[in-house]
Amino acid sequence: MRTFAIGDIHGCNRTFLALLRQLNLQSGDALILLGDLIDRGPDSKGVINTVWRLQDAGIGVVCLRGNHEQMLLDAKLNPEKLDFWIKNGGQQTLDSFQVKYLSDLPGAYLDFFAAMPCWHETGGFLCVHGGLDFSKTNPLKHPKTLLWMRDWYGRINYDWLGARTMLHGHTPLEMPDILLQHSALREQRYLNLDNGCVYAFLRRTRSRKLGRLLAFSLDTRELIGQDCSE
Ligand SMILES: [Mn+2]
Repeated sequence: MRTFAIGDIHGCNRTFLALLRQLNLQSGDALILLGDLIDRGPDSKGVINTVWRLQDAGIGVVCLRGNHEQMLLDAKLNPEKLDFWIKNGGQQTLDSFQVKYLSDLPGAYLDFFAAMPCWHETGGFLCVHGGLDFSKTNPLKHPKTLLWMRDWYGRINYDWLGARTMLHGHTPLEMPDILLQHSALREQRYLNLDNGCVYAFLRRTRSRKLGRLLAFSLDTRELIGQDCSE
């Protein structure tokens, strides 16, 4: 049994499928998706359908809540927040469902978003979408910061963290910087797996530093990259 974590997919389902082909998962393997499965990219609906197909095939998939899933849920509850979500890539999510209104999204998908946890811990790895606010006694009790926080490496409380290593996404980071984090992982114990895959699609440019979807093996600690193919 193998476990992989994957960074922000943002509706890039073709790239997600291509990365999954590289991983060649078998029944009993596990995936942790680090949030922001939806918005901005072309096929958010397809990403969720892919998750359901993996689960049907016996693969354990944990989908963490990202700030984009939270924006959708907030907009569903409060129409005043709809515009904020729509402008932050929510329109592309509605388009992928071929609906005009959030209220037309099938209930199974809304239930799926509402059930997403804000953090996950397994095998010595602590996974969140955004970051951990170490000014709090227990950073895991502050969902808003788990989903939204950036620039938090300077305050890590290694006493609280213990032997754990933190995996996260949310803030697109260029590949040379991700590789630096990866090579210092034993000492620093944080790794950002968001290489801004969707920006290769949005900007229609191919930068060598951004634009990959990344997987990280929790077993071998190997990084696997897939160029955006949207
Ligand atoms: Mn995010």
